[in-house]
Amino acid sequence: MDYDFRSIESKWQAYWEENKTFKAEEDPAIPRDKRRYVLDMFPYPSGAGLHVGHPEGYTATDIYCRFLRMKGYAVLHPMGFDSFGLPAENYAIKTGTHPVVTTERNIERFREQIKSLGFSYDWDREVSTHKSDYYRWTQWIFLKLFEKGLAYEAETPINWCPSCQTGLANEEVKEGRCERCGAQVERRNLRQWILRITAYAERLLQDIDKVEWPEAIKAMQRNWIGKSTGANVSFPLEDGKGELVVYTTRPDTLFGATYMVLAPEHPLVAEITTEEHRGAVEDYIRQASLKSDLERTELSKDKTGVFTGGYAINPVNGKKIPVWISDYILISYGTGAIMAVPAHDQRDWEFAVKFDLPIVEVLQGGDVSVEAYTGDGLHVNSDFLDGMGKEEAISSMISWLEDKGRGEKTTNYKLRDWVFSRQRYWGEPIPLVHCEKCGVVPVPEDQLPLVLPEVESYAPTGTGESPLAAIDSWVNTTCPCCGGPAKRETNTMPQWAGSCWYYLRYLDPDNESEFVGRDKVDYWMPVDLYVGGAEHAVLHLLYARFWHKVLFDLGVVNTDEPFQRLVNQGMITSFAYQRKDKSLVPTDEVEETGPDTFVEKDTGEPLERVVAKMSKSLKNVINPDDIIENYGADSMRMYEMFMGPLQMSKPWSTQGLIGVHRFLDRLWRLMDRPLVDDEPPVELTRVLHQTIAKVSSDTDSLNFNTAIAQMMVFVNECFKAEAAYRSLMEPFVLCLCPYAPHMAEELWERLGHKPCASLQPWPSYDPELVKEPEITVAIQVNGKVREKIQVSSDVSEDELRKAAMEHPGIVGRIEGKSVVKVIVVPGRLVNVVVK
Ligand code: ANZ
Ligand code: ZN
Repeated sequence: MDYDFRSIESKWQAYWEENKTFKAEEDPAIPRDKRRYVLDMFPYPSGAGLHVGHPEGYTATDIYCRFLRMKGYAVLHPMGFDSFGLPAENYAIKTGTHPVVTTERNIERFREQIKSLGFSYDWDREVSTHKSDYYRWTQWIFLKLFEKGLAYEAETPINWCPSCQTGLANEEVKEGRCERCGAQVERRNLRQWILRITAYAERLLQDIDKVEWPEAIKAMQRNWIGKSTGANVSFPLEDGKGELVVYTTRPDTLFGATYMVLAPEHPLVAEITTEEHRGAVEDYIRQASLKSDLERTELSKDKTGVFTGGYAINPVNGKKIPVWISDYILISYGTGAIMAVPAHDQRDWEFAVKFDLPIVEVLQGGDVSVEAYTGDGLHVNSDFLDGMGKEEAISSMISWLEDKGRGEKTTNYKLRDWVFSRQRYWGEPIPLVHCEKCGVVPVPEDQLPLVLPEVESYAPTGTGESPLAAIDSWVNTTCPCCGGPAKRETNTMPQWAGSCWYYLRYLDPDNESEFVGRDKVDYWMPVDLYVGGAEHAVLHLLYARFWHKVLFDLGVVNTDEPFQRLVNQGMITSFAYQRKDKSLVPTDEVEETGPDTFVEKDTGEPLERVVAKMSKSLKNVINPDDIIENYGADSMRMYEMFMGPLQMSKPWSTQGLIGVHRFLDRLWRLMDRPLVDDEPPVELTRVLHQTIAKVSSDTDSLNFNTAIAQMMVFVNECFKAEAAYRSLMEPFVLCLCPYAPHMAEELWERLGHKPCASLQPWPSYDPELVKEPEITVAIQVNGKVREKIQVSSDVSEDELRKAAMEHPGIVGRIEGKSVVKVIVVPGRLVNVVVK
């Protein structure tokens, strides 16, 4: 019988679906430590369908969940769709199709594709963030944020993508460009809804220590939050114009402050600037306003600035120092003003050199005529700090400042509040109403969901208002507070809103009275394992932590962190072929002329094989549908897990996939042999027990590739025997079940069992059989057997030599003689030759 994976796979997928084999239920009899919540990052249902990267993480969690269930755990493993977002809306603009139509069509396709891989999701819990019975609760959480003062309206300069025609959060700007479309981001003053994530900065930072996440992601979050400690120092302005407060991490360098710099937007600029300098200052401000923060800080190597004509007094030594403005000072950080210490800060040093400002060394160790010295050393030219090191001087100076009422210890964070409104259509409407009499009024909870209305045109207006603003009948409403005429908020929420809490809705997807029942939360939360790509390090993963903490403070969830353990799957890359000049050749124009040698078909030019991202233009995109159709879901699943460690990036190789497919085919043919109930040879029994042991521990630690390698060893060993032994194949099929569940179910049935293998207990092994058997090795001295020792049959030559030389009987015999050589015949004997 051939391995007919198509009919086998559809048969078992139908069986699991009909029988709801993987339904998760809250059984109070199952103790807390026997429950697991295993979560995948749900996909955005793009028009392109599933990518080979999706099944990588999904297969990993599926194997793990199936393993846990067989080990007797209650497992929650849901799937859904992150279905609000720009691509559907852009497609609607192009074609006039309502985004709900394309989105739901894409969801259908994604669901089918995901199901065709045989994942053990509890599909009764599926959620889609664009459905009103879901976003009703996203809106509800927004209202809670609003009530707690964590959502506020402000007109601030924000990142504006001219191509997407919407505002963006800082997290959505990558190297000055829109994360989504790559357009250069501009600054724009817009009325916005903003979430006060900064109120949680310290907890978001501290609690990173509580979770088991990859260090790289933890570091990225810490850096993004960017906690810095130092002091605010107040400098009196000349002529009694008040005072200028700066933030510095180095108050110890105060004696070296030779000038000050304000951000061009600083509110005191107009007042400090003298008439003589006003023209130049205003010109400079105008130019700076056109630049993005990135251009102002990282990119600009050449420092620019102008003198305001004003002076301040350095509070430690009474010296008069000039006040400048420059765009390398950001208004949004610290106090928007600095004291410049050119001897010990490189940016200040460059500025001072360019504008010929004094450089005063206050800390020894470098040569400040060449560059700023930022290391530690002993203070000089610093009065009461002289002779102190950096840390001591910092605290002395802070005490001095606090004593004199000239400053105080201060903490700053790089994290900015989250610009939360989007001027786009395909998102959750923000449930607020603007009333002339009452101001901003929340839509009452019992009126949620506030449904996204139909519009004629999805195109952004470009005026900074969403397309919703054009629907008068929707915009005009009555104030829930006074009943008078009012207008609805027309901005929508960003893509990230729905994914901030979806893992909670899975717990209780049909609840109509609460966003999630507390009993469900208590049963399952927190998420024990979360698997997905690393690209969400500071977006989704930071936003979700923030919302979760707010919900925790509201008392509606039981933990202050949502995701206890996080694993990032590596990227599945592809091979690409490169000419000498490093340009890449589309895969269909490449010919393989020998092992690992490639030429360009047309020209015969030799090509080098390199690893690259899959891309349409290189024609190296692998479509999961084709793979499943031609080799089966089990082959696809096993191959993606066999490619290498889950966390590593690895190139796709269809040859490798075929290898895995052959392995499954071989197993199938093994099971075609006469099935016997005889006692199998002891060596095979050992291999079985070693396999169960290895697959158990490797699956538990997510080392799927090495588990599969061991299963291959098992099948190869069994293939050498004439028959298939029932006592070997039954437990092995159960070991295989999490990995290649369709084949395992089919084989289980062929072994004479009723379905289904997926619900069988995980096979156990005998530790005695896992150990290699002991053998007897003779130890000779000059060819005469003197001792015998028992060692494991897989003992290495070195270990054997050592064991022989340390044997007391041998030590006694060779004492005082010199060892000429030691001959080791592995598994048999050791001969010590002495003189
Ligand atoms: C004097 C000084 C001397 C500084 C020295 C550094 C070294 P972090 O660590 O990132 O928090 N700074 C303060 N506000 C700024 C702003 N709005 N725009 C640009 N730069 C600003 O950096 C804090 C340091 O960055 C502060 O300490 C200040 O320069 C500068 F040897 O003050 B420092
Ligand atoms: Zn009102």
